[in-house]
Formats: sequence, C-alpha cells, structure tokens
Amino acid sequence: MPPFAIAVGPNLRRSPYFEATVADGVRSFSVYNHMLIPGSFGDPQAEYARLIDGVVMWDVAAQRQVALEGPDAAQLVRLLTPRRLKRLDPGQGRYVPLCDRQGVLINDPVLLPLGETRFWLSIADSDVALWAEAIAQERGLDVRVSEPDVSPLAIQGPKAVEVAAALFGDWVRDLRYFGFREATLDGIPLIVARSGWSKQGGFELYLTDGTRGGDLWRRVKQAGAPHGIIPGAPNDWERIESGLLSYGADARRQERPADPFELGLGALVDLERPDDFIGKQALQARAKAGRTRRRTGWLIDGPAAADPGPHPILRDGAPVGTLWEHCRSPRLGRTIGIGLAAIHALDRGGPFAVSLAGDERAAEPTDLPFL
Ligand code: THG
Repeated sequence: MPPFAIAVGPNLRRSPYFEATVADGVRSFSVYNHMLIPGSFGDPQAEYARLIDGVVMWDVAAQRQVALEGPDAAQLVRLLTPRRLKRLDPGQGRYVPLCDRQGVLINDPVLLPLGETRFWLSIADSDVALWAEAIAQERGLDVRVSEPDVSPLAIQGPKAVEVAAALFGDWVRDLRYFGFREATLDGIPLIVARSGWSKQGGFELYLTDGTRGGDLWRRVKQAGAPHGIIPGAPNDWERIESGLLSYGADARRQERPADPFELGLGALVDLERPDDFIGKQALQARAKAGRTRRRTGWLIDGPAAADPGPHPILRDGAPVGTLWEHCRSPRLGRTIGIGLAAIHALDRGGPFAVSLAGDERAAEPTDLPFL
C-alpha cells in the first residue's frame, strides 16, 4: 500500500453503482474518464478465479458513451475511424480504433449503431466527446455530440450466459459478439450487449437511467447468486493473458504514442478507403515507411515486481523497448507482460532482459495472446 491516499473530491465523478459497490466492500478505485472505477474488492485471486471458471460483475460505468445523433452522424463515425464500415447495422456493435491526425491511436471504442442516425461510442480513457464535437463543428456536420446518462455493468465469465438468461430469457444465448438489444428489467431501462473487456465471454448491461444503479446492481447479484457471482473489476491478469489492448496502459496519446500498426490493429485500418478519415495521410505514410516497433507479449524470469512499471526492455544492456504492464499469470505460473519493442531487435533475437526496479531479469518475446 502506498503511504498516501487519493482525495475524492467533486471533480471525480461517481458511477450510479457507487453506493452499491461500497456496500459490497469495494477496497480500491482507479480513475477512468474522470470517474471512479472499482479496482478490487479485496481478494484478487478469487476475482480472477471466478472470472475464469464462474461469473463476476463489474461496475464499468466509466466506459462512458459518446452519443452522435443527427443526419450526419454516420458520416462523422466514418470520419473518426480508419476502419471501413460499409454497413452500420443497428444492433451490431463494432470495435473501432480512433486516431489523431498523426495516425496515433487516441481511443479504441466499441461502436453501437442504435439507428441510422444515432450511434454510441463506448470509449476507453480519453476525452472523445471534445474531439468528436470539434471535428463535427469544424467540418460543418449536422450532428449533436453528448455524453448521455448511460452506465454499463459487465457480467463476465463462462457462467455469465446463465445469469443473463435468468435475467432476460433465452434469447440472450443467440446474441452475436458485440450484438445488442434493448430490454427492461423490473422497469429498469437498459441495453443488453454480448461484449466485455475479457476473453471469458459475457454481457454488458448499458443502464439508461442512472437513478436505478443500485436496483440493477442488486438484481444482477440476486440472479447471479445461484451461479456464485461475486463483484470484481476489469482484470489486468486476465487481459494480459488474453492480450486485450488497454488504451492508457499499452498506448496513450501523450506519454506513449503508438499507431494501430504497431499495436497489432493494422487489420482495422483500411488505407484503400475512397473517403476521407482523420489520420489517413499520416497512416498511409506510416504504412509506406514500415513499422519500426511491435506490441508483443513477454515471458519474464522470476516473480512480478511491486512497481507496475513501465519498465525498460533491454538487449545486450541497451534499451530496445518498454514493458507497459506485467503480472504473475495464475494459469501459466509465470511472470508475463505486454510491451512495445523495436522490430530490428526482435528480428535479431535475444538475449533480452527486463529491468524490473533495478533487477535485471531474462525475458523472451512471444506472440499475443498468451492464452
Ligand atoms: N466494453 C465497452 N466499452 C469499452 C470496453 C469494453 N470501452 C473501453 C474499452 N473496453 C475499449 N477497448 C476495447 C478493447 C478490446 C475489446 C473491446 C473494447 C475487445 N476486443 C476483442 C479482442 O481484441 O479479441 C475483440 C475485438 C474484435 O472483435 O474486433 O473485445 O470492453 N462497452
């Protein structure tokens, strides 16, 4: 534990599930999109184990929605992402990286097309609403940009489908990945989506009335009880094992700029698109020049370090990259991490090391995901 606490002032927003998570014994919070997000309920091993072989519920209200509404909303979506979106079928979500004019990744939201002229971007930790509104205004697009009262609650793990079916009915079993549909639960309005920031399967309930957070939390807890549900939080151990991108950890516009090619999202960039999108020229130039760094997994000798990092990756004592996050993998029984390293060094091969708080440890790059 650090020898200090973070003061919780009015500048830190609270989720509609805040009181319920406090009542259920939340032990730490982080800050994401200017909002408190639970980090742990005090037993990380149990929260991980239940995610892998049972079911967990997470307050992910800090995955805020940026709503784009109006006649030019679809045009704005296509301008914001390098991904080609031929069809925008209502009810089918998509993963849509966003880049700045330099081609640097600035967010990696899930797009939810609610209708022909209405979209949500379910964002990672950066201020997409300001960006989208400025671009819409400067381009003269007829779109209203807002952050509506929408707060996702995730149900993740192999038994999540049983909990969702108990709550909503068997139709949830047929939802496709990133597919979603409106529903109500005891009069609580929400959208049910098959998604979530783990590779263990599950659902996200997008609550659309913030006054009902406690009600929804308790209802999910009750339906999940027969399946052993416990509260938890987006799980770093599992996401590292699964190789999920964490915008903010693996890349961040100011402090750790990286482009989609370097981050392994090149398949989501379409440089052949006839229409314009933000960052197109820069991404074309980067593709032509060829990438010089690559995001990879790392197998590291010894235990995980207390300092989360970042930590330097070395080859023959010289820095060739950065390990952004690492952990002890419970399933592999090894220390693993995710980092960005120079391709020339990766191609030449080892020996590599990671400098973990002054302790040089042998390390080896490996493809993602680990599992
Ligand atoms: N759900 C919702 N909003 C979110 C996240 C989420 N906002 C923040 C953050 N997570 C956005 N980032 C991601 C990153 C990865 C995935 C989803 C959101 C993801 N990736 C899969 C993978 O990499 O294997 C599938 C990607 C694909 O099929 O294209 O699920 O989790 N609401």
